[in-house]
Amino acid sequence: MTHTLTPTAEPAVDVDDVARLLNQDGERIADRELDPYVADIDAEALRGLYRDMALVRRIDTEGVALQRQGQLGLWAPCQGQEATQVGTARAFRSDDFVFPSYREIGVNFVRGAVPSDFVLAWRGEAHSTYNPYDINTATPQIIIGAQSLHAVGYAMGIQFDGTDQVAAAYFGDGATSQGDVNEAMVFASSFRAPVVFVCTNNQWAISEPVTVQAKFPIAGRAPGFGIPSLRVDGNDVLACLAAMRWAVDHARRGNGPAFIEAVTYRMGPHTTSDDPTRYRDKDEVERWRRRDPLTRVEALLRAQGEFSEDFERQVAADADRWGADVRSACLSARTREPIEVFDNVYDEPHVGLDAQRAQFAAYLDGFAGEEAGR
Ligand SMILES: Cc1ncc(C[n+]2csc(CCOP(=O)(O)OP(=O)(O)O)c2C)c(N)n1
Ligand SMILES: [Mg+2]
Repeated sequence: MTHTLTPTAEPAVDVDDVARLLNQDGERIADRELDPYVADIDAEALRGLYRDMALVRRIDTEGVALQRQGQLGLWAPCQGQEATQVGTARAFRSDDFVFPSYREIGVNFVRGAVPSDFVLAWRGEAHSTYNPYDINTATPQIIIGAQSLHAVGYAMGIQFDGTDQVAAAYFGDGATSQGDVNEAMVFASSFRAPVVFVCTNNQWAISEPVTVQAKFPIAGRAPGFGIPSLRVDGNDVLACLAAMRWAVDHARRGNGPAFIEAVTYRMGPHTTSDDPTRYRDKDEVERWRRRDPLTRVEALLRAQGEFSEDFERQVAADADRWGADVRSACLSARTREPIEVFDNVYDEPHVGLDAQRAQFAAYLDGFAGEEAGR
């Protein structure tokens, strides 16, 4: 290592400097290290991955539409990131424990979320939607990077329990600038915790391009913490699955944490509240549209004669059913009474809570006449 204070020239971070098993045209590329991890993926398994991604895209489209129609307060779209989410999540065992961010619709889908799980919180009808222990997945985190600490804590708990489960944290490129993520990596490395960090580098943190926050590939930071890492094409579902199987296997064998950077692109807005045309270039979006994660799997399956009309029809029908179920779960949601906000905060009642509840009830009573007078 050289010891110098001379700043190095700014290197360009190349989005194509990634491990890849499928190119943009859906051609299979051999990779000595990753191939063994997907040796079992035959045409049927590949169709399964395609179907997962198609259903996730449909759930996402429905979420955006519901928000535009005033039925949801907010939605954080995942279009473009389906391969990263489905590919990595398919590497877990059901008893592993996953800590997602707000955008991991595809991860939650793979973990077993049901239609209402995608909408109730965004509609403001539930503090959180699924019970984390039903699908071994924490409720989506909105505090940037915080879930990385939770995942490491959970992984250290696994060590105390002496089981071979693995924990995982999903966060974005922007989150890697947060102290939490870096502190989590220090603890994970020091305690050899069985945790996998998945950084979805979708090129943007709201309106901040990744180039402002990372002058060097993000995966290159992990080895500095003593954590091995892989940088993969996040629009290549096979590469994501293979890399994640490597990472999960590494952690499960007691070798400590691993880090995956999935290089992908957020095709839509950050959330339904922003307008990305104000801060990014149309050509950039079009360049990434040509790297669509679904079309390259479709191209591979077609080239193998494994993408039949029947299959296409079935996926479209399943996707429409999921879309309709998400919509009806949203529209039929029960609007809660405001006083219910106290119900699930503490396990048992106590005098302080009773006093607050009484005060709030009296406040609500103050509006009693208004409803009738309207
Ligand atoms: C601690 C914290 N700071 C700021 C915010 C506001 N915020 C919400 S999303 C976001 C950008 C996150 O970007 P990235 O980590 O790349 O994830 P992406 O949204 O691209 O999936 C910010 C700054 C927040 N939610 N939490
Ligand atoms: Mg981002």
